[in-house]
Amino acid sequence: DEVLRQELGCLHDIPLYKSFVAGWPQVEAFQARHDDLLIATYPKSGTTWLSEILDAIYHDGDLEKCRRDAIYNRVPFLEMKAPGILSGVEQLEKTPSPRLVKTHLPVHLLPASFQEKDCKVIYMARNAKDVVVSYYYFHQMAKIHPDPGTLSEFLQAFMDGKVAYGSWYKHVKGWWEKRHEKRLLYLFYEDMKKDPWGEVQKILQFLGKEVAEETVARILHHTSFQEMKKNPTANYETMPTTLMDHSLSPFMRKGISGDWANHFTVAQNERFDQHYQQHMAGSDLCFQMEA
Ligand code: PPS
Repeated sequence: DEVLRQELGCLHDIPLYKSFVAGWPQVEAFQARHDDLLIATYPKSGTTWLSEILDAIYHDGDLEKCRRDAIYNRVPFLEMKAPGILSGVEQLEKTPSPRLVKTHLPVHLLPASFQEKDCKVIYMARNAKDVVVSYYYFHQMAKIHPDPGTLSEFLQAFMDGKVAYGSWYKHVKGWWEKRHEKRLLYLFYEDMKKDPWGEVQKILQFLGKEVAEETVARILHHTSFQEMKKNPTANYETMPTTLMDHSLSPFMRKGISGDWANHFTVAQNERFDQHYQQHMAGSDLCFQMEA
């Protein structure tokens, strides 16, 4: 229980964290199906973007079908549990196959049935500096999180792994190390920004799907940051304002690589780099940090 509290960030006295932990037995017992596709990420790493791309691929680029419901209902969030609404697990039980499943869980906490059923997984990682900036703004707008304080304070909490889902370093490395043991495609947000066409081809190959070029072009247009930002079924604006207040910071905030450079001071950057090098030493996992 202590591990779970730490990993899920149950360090704060926030009801939703408690509720996530209370829902843990249901998550652990989750029955995956062989044709489930798991979308796994550390928070703020491109989950919603990848989810929208996959839903569009699953519907052969039929954008009307993609607009059938909000992204958080089309791709249920496995470990989500909040009072008064269906939990992620309950939502998934009602979802017909083939299901897309969202999780932020670190690999060692993944329910066993994903492995037993040999489910495919697509993991998307984003560089730590952009994640921390995005997470900082998200803490301001998403009311399930504690007040992040100053950016300096939040940087420290992030480096210490004292945020929801714990250490970014452990998360990205944990999934990276497991990539040969699972049917896992490991993608990077930065690559998706630079060459979305190429990355979608990798996804299609991984899924064993063939999609016409014009369909890929339509999917890429539909999932561009500008389109998703104005799409109410993708931009989270349908969430009650008691949960997310987009006037404080929109969910679809900037959608770029390298925004950290607009936020970090020189001293913060040096400190972060030093900590980063210590924690990534010995790993062959590399990130592009620049815009
Ligand atoms: S969550 O809450 O963890 O599920 O958030 P997640 O979806 O992983 O990450 C949100 C960040 O992804 C950006 N985003 C995009 N970037 C580029 N293109 C598209 N289409 C796109 N959609 C979402 C979103 O703006 C958040 O990043 P920041 O840096 O805050 O803008």
